[in-house]
Amino acid sequence: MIKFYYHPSPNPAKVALYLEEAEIPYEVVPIDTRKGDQHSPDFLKINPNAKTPAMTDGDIVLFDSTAMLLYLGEKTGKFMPSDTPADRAQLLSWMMFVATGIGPYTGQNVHFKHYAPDPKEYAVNRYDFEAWRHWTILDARLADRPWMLGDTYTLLDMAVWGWARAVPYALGADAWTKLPNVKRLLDTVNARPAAVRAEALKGKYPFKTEVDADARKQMFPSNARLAA
Ligand SMILES: N[C@@H](CCC(=O)N[C@@H](CS)C(=O)NCC(=O)O)C(=O)O
Repeated sequence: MIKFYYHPSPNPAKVALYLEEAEIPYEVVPIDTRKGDQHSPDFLKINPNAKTPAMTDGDIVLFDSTAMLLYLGEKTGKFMPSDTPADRAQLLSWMMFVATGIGPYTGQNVHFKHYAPDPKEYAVNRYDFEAWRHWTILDARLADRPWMLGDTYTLLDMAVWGWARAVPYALGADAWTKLPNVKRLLDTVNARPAAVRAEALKGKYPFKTEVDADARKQMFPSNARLAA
């Protein structure tokens, strides 16, 4: 059975949604990143990058949410676009846009806005600008089609959903007024039973919620260089 190394944060959430949508049996291995589980030797054998999510499928080992979604899509054939070069090109282009743009800029915007010490005006301005730029491109993409690749709900929409949940925290409480099409996608996916099950996973394990000094030490190891 698939072992799914999970924390209730945006990148693992995408994969949890896929596993639920595709009705794939899996066992959750909770990785509490605020307690430092991502740095344990056992987990590093699965993901040397010390981040969630990761997965084993028998002898097969995978890390990175984008790799995991594509692996599962290819394995099951579910929630994939039609297998034409044109559709595959669009799938890969937008998957990489989410993986290298939406995720990192939104995540770093959260970091600089909510966790970084002052002075941080330059960093907040850069990451907020870039996060908004990426989400605005994505909103425009969704203006004239229900889903990212057209009429069919695919694993790409699940990748978007993982980060769309974090938009108000990252961009501000009024962000949805400027991103109505992303909000529509979020609401439509949230109403699906698989999304309700994926969201409920976090309540099943006692994950630490405080971002106290120890959590910062585990999640932001770069801070140690400032203290040295
Ligand atoms: N590119 C990776 C990024 C993984 C990532 O940044 N995961 C975050 C949760 S969304 C994490 O585990 N953070 C804990 C840490 O950085 O210590 C992916 O898509 O899976």
